[in-house]
Amino acid sequence: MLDALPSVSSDLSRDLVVREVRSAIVDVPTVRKHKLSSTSVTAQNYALVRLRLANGVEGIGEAATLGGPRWSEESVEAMKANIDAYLAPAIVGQRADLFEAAGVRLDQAAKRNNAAKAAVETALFDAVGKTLGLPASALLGGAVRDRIPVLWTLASGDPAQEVDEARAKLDARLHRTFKVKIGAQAPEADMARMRHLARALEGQADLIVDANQAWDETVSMRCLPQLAEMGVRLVEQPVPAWNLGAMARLRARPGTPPLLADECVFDHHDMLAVANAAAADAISLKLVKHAGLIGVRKVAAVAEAAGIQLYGGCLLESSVGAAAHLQVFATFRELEWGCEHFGPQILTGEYVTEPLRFEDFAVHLPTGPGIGVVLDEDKLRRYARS
Ligand code: MUC
Ligand code: MG
Repeated sequence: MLDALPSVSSDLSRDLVVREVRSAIVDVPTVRKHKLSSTSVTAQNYALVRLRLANGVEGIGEAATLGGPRWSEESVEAMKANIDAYLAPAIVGQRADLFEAAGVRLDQAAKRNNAAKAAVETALFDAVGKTLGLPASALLGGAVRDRIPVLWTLASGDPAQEVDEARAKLDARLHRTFKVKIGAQAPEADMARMRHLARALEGQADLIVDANQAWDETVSMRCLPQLAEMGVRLVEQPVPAWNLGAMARLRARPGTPPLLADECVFDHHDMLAVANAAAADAISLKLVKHAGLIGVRKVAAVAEAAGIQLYGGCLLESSVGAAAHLQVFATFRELEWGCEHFGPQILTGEYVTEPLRFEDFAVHLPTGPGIGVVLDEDKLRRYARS
């Protein structure tokens, strides 16, 4: 399948050969504890890929985790090991611009490992974009927007603190939609917390919630109509990822707010299953789930074909991972729910020269080539795990 690849000018084809792939683990503390149903984090961990082409250009990519291998099965330690031992050797010596061919090689080298593959594929797009002087969005269809509305997540678990935090974000014109992480405590306690937030922020902000699979169908039947009555606009992954049947049955009940699929969709086959089961109103798109920028587009295409709306998901990436997401989100004709790439704002520091710009309730697409951000070596040294 891969033996008749097209050629470009001999200079360019020499330039675009991948010479070296290195990986590192980066740990950046967060400004506060971020508590979700399965874990709580005080630092974000990233697998960083640095890929050098024959022309000397470096491309970068990042994969995030939430509290180790708890949100999904990959940890940064496993990602680094599998990148070094299996994924890097599969693409060194190959042309970086042949993204689909690289995807085939990565899939032959390792099953799943979607987050690790996403970091590697991002670095390919970054290196090729930086070589050609084009943003990665141009290699993905071209941007149709230069900024994306961005929400903030409330996840301290303390309702009074959460109201203060939301008001500060509103006053600074940074965020006016808030996603509340629920499921770490009893459903009744979360309902009381949500009532408090809905009352305090009424008329000023939109609320959505993410249960990260914490409830079962019975609890969901009881709580979803209450959330709808409070004005909650979207409920993300209320039940376990395997339970598409429950998602579909809940969705069919009067009084259920729109449902957002997250952990139940990793690849485009999963997306098709959700569409066939009529199990969601919207899909949260993430590089770590869909194995890269091309994977994000594939999942989005299946969703679009089924009339399922798009939501720009995150895993609290730094400006590196967030910029990569923005490059592909900017190419969708419709991105009905905006995005949640507030990650750069919850970190105590960053490791790029110019972090992403947040202004007027939107995050702005960086204008540089590739993914649009560049590593700051000094800052990277501060956060890199030795
Ligand atoms: C998730 O499950 O959506 C995204 C934002 C946030 O607070 O948690 C993540 C992961
Ligand atoms: Mg989620």
